[in-house]
Amino acid sequence: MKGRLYHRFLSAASLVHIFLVPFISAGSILLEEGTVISFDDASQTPKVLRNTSILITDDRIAAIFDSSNPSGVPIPSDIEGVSVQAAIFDSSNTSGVSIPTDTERVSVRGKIISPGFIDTHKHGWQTAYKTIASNTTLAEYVVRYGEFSQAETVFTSEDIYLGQLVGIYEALNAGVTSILEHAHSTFSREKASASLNASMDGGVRMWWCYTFHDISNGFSVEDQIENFKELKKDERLEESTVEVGIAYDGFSTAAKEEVQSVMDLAKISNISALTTHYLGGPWFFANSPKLLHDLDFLNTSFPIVFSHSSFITPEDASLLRQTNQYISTTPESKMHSGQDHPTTPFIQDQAALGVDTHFTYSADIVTQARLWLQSTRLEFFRQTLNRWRIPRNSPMSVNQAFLLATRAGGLALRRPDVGVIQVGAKADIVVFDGSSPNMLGWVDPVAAVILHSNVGDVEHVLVNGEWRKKDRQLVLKDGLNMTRDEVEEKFLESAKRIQEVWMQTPLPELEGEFQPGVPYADADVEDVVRGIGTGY
Ligand SMILES: *[C@@H]1O[C@H](CO)[C@@H](O)[C@H](O)[C@H]1NC(C)=O
Ligand SMILES: *[C@@H]1O[C@H](CO)[C@@H](O)[C@H](O)[C@H]1NC(C)=O
Ligand SMILES: *[C@@H]1O[C@H](CO)[C@@H](O)[C@H](O)[C@H]1NC(C)=O
Ligand SMILES: *[C@@H]1O[C@H](CO)[C@@H](O)[C@H](O)[C@H]1NC(C)=O
Ligand SMILES: *[C@@H]1O[C@H](CO)[C@@H](O)[C@H](O)[C@H]1NC(C)=O
Ligand SMILES: CC(=O)N[C@H]1CO[C@H](CO)[C@@H](O)[C@@H]1O
Ligand SMILES: [Zn+2]
Repeated sequence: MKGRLYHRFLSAASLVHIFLVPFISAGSILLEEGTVISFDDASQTPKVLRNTSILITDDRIAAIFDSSNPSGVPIPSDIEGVSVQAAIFDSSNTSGVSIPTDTERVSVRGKIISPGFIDTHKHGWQTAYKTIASNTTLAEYVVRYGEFSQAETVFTSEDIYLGQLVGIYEALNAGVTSILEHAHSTFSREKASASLNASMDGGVRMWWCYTFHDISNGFSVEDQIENFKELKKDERLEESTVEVGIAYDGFSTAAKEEVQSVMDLAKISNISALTTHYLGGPWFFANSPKLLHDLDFLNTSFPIVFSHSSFITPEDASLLRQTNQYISTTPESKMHSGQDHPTTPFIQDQAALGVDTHFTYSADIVTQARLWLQSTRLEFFRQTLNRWRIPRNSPMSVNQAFLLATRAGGLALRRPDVGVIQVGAKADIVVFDGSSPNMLGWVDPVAAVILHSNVGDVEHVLVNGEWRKKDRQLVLKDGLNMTRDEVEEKFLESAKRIQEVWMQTPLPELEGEFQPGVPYADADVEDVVRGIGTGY
């Protein structure tokens, strides 16, 4: 067994994974002497390891050890079922960690090493709309910018490719290493292919969920199902960090036969995930856990992620816990566009974070975690204050927000090896510079990241053991046939054309009812300038 690295671990899904990684690997990276935010299974909380080094071999974290004691016993893995033995790097030398000679050594002294962040809800193709919907509402979004708008005809395959690619770069630049993509630019075979190509070219870890939808342009749901099957056979997926899944919002609205055909397809297709928009309340979009349970389609072998879940009910929450399915809560989306999330905080134990429409606001998950943390604190403080009582404690901690941004996303996708820094986990890693004016003086790295960091502090990013950002510069994936300047130039041309079309398109008149029995109404507008009252 000499010259080989053995890792065995039992994932939460009870599958035995055995890694055989060549000892002399071209892909070893050593991050030396940093402060690592790991995870402690016993207490289920982030575990801070100081003066710690991480050895990455190929796509995995091979060893984590105390930098001041490199010949001591490595820090054991906490991934469920991993024995201490699994962390011993060189089976021929159990007294310490052997570092392969060609290892790339990077000092991370004074810096914070975090697992990559996980965005469990995104529509990447929409990047070209950036800043043109700064005060849009959900009702307007649906007709003006969404999958059923004129986008279906105006966006070319190239527009979709470029938007998706630049959207991924925005995410990677911010340390978002995993994305659950609700890919609803499946307007034609070519446009679906363009979205998948950009996803593979981008170099992020992605659950790319093909959307089946009735877009009334002749490309029917039946055609889409055939197209999905073809794309899923793409051999490039085997070498890629992209896995195919399904996105579907028709459970509550489509014909029974269509719903059945999508469920049948999901069950036979070995999909990585299924995702659906669920809002409830006055919004309808009623693709709830309860509805899927009634369709006998909730206790599935693949993960199902319910995005938003704004008005989730206690019964839904109970069903999620019983079947271990998750919601993706999207705080900025729900505040920006008026969806609200009054009941979502009650199901944080089956929740992860998502961004949603990144063209309207920030796409980094740390900001989402911060907004969620502070809005949840406010909501629960207010309940106490409304009883004329003074809160003596805080309703939510930074540790909980950090877990939502990282490990919870991995669990939502049933991937205990994603969103954590532990031996055997995927090497999806973010290094924060701890010395910027906003970070300087930190003691608690979790509080530093959640409350004080910004995207500018993200110094390095690794996905699957490969650099995606180094020394604050994006590192494009090998094999992309464009430079970054070329990508940007082409994207700007595409965005300009698209933005002009939308500027020329009058805003929709939202008159009458949004849904039967749910009329439109005006929200109060508050201005900064007294008296004039332009409203914008
Ligand atoms: C961290 O470990 C290195 C390597 O042994 C050592 O030189 C350094 O003094 C340690 N730093 C702290 C803060 O303990
Ligand atoms: C085992 O590894 C330690 C630390 O790398 C090293 O000092 C020691 O010489 C090694 N022992 C053998 C028998 O190779
Ligand atoms: C996606 O990439 C494949 C392989 O390079 C290519 O055959 C296909 O035409 C691409 N799709 C689009 C829409 O460009
Ligand atoms: C199912 O997909 C996973 C990757 O998502 C793959 O590793 C596995 O081999 C597939 N199983 C079958 C039976 O095709
Ligand atoms: C879900 O299915 C698994 C096996 O497929 C079964 O063991 C479990 O009891 C089911 N859970 C619920 C809540 O139905
Ligand atoms: C950028 C944009 O969409 N601005 C709009 C904000 O809302 C007002 C009132 O509906 C519109 O007049 C603006 O055009
Ligand atoms: Zn969405």
